[in-house]
Amino acid sequence: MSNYHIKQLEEYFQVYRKSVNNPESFWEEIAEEHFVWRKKWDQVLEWDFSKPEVKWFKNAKLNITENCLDRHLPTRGDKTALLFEPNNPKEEAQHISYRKLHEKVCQMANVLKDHGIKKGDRVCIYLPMIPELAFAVLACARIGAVHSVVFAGFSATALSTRINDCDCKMVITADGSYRGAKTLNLKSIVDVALEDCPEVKSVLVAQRTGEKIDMVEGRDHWLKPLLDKAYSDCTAEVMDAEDPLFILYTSGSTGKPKGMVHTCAGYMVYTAYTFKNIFQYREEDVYWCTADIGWITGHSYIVYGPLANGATTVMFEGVPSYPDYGRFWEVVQKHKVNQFYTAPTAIRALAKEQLEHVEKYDLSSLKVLGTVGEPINEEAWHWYNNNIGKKKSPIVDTWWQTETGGIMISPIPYVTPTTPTYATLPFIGIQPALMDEKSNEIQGNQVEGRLCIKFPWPSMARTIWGNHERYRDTYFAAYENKYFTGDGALRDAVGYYRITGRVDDVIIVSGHNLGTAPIEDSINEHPAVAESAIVGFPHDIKGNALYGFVILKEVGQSRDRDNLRKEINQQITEQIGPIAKLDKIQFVPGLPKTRSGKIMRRILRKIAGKDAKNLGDISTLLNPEVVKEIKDNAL
Ligand code: 7RM
Repeated sequence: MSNYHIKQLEEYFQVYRKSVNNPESFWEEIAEEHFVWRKKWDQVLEWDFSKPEVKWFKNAKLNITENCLDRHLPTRGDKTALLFEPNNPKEEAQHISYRKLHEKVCQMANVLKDHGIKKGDRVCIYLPMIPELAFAVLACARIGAVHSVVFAGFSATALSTRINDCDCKMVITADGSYRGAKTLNLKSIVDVALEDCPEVKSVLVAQRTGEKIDMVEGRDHWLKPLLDKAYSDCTAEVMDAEDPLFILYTSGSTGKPKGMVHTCAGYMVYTAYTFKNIFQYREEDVYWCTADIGWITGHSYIVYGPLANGATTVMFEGVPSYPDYGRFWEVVQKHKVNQFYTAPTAIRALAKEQLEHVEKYDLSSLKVLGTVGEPINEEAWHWYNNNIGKKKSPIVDTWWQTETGGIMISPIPYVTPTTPTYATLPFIGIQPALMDEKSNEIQGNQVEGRLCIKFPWPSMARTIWGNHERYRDTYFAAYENKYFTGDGALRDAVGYYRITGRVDDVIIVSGHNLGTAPIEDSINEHPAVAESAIVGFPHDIKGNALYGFVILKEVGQSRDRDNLRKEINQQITEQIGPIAKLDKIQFVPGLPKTRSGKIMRRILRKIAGKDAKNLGDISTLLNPEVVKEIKDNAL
């Protein structure tokens, strides 16, 4: 019996039990029946969380693009694979068939090869949401190069850090990008970044906005003429199951961003299987995930998961507010979207606007609504359910991480009864555990603790690029023999999970993970700043916004405070990106610290969140007197 497509709750429980009681035979069956392999595995799973080492489908050989493209050609050659919806609604959408996509990917792969890119080389992709981004990602996978997509909203400094961390040889970018009414000159950002990246030998430039840019002789090449003359067939590189497929950076609570490494076979199997079930995708459906491919959601659920299922996946270049707040719904109507997947921050932003923006459009095609990226508050959940789903489309609140590669806890629509704000049940094969303060697993229901996963799943990240020790310390050191997620969660009376949020120093702003450390580093580089600490505070639309507590140096004391605030945010914009700008900046004489010198963010969080009545015991602080001062002058 194939367990590939789950349609009933009883079936879910039965398949779940099977996946937990006998994970190897379960995943073997899924892998065998639904994918094409150049060679099958010798062993399904080998693992040891103490090292940590995880291998799925050991010694199997495959190429993920043969699964996403070639195998569909006989049956789905003319079916739309990629449906590109441009920023400007007046520009025509592009329906790129599986045959066309295969051709484009092969051409791009040949261009990469012509520029000396080989299996194992890292290629940085810094592109807006245009079809070339999907071509580039898949072209890398075609030849076994490791893609590192950097979200095109990141600054030059953030880009160069990521290029250098994994020694990228090539950057693929565009002249510029459209974001609503704005255009951004991407190439000039790349030019600045590359001043610090001596190893980058070539830059391929897609043309999008047509604005004037500088081309460096010998290094920079326009992509179009190269693609046009490239051969449209390219034999797929035979990859080992555990060869790296891509690196994707995520912020840590300390230090530089972590380059999470995902490998070929397990990632493919798990993203495809979750996509099929969690979106209940059927052959004629049009699926749309509004994320950017610069994030894991875009990798797994715009590109790989949908294409591995032969789906039609929408790729949207624009923003929800352009030309007006009805854009999402206009696109849903226009392309008769069946599954729609977005972030709570977007839902909250749209819920603030006039309902006419929604009511103008026919949303009757919708069957499944998804959310991801942060906890969805009850109000937003109901707005989404009432106004977008008209109470007929189940909401799948999907909890997962860059590190997990695929969705981990989520309802299966039309199968799992939903409850607002609950991600509900673990997906097939996922074994969550809640841990208490003493590192014991909490049994039973109606409990709350730190969320761990106690058994490997196929799409888990295998390491942090260049730093396996950090991988172990971050995820496998807190609890023996378990993967620690960094999130807190509760399990209710029926066993449903609700994610309560991060328990570390990562703050999620508008669905983007921001580490406090890099932002503080950036603030501290300002000549007038001595030290700083940032925390999140609740924000209606963004979920969390950033509040900075800044200690000025002597030289800063006499300066105009509003100007300083502007300069600090300018500096953050340049070094990290506008998403990391602070909403509030309070200048303070000191920061509450423990005796070992650790900033007590817990206290600052309460002050920033206007919840400072009960700060708990502050007597153990090094400097309890600053707390009152900070509290009295809070913004
Ligand atoms: C997919 C993605 C991961 C962090 C994660 C959580 C938070 C994500 C949900 C959620 C509550 C959800 N990857 N998170 N999904 N919290 N409910 N449905 O977002 O690496 O960028 O972020 O996001 O804290 O640890 S990510």
